[in-house]
Amino acid sequence: MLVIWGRNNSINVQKVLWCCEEMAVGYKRIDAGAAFGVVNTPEYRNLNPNGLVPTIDDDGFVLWESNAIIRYLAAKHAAASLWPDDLWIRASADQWMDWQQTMFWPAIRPLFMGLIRTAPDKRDARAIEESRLKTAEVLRILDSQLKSRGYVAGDALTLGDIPLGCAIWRWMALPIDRPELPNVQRWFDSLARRPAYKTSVMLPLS
Ligand SMILES: N[C@@H](CCC(=O)N[C@@H](CS)C(=O)NCC(=O)O)C(=O)O
Repeated sequence: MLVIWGRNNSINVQKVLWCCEEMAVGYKRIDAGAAFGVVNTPEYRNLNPNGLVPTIDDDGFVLWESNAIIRYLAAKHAAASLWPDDLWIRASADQWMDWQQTMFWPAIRPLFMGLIRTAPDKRDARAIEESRLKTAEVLRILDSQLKSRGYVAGDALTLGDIPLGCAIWRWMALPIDRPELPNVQRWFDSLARRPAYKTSVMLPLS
């Protein structure tokens, strides 16, 4: 049985949950992180010395780092679809997974943390606005990529869409001004029609 540790409002946990739901892989989820604690117990640190979520245990195989986890799960359960054999499509999906972590998330994180996880009287309005502008700038790159394809790595959903799809939900759901990005909007609308995305990712921001 696959066990997933992590609260379901975490972007990195949602990547794993959405991936499992797409592949209809059964799992047991244990709340951990933030208000749930657990991550600082010696037992959890034995599994994941970073004290972060998610962590999985798949019949005795322990793994952390959300992108590594979904690569592993897709290779095990959905080799030809979410993680295609075609080397160029796979590498492109991989590129966008890294881009979510190194460009998109650093851009949007201050905005998300500021508006959702910080009390109004403690917010840094300037950092929030800078982050809103930076995110819009970065997302133009994604919009351009999606101009000629339905999903980031081609015409079908791959792992490349999963980290991005979790992050874009936050951008769409935040109470902010957004520039028009028609290709991002079309791609988001197609994700929003997927039952697995709806149940795993489109949760109220908290
Ligand atoms: N690079 C790691 C980052 C993991 C991470 O930062 N997780 C956050 C939640 S999104 C966390 O554990 N925060 C502390 C907590 O929830 O207690 C991954 O992708 O899995």
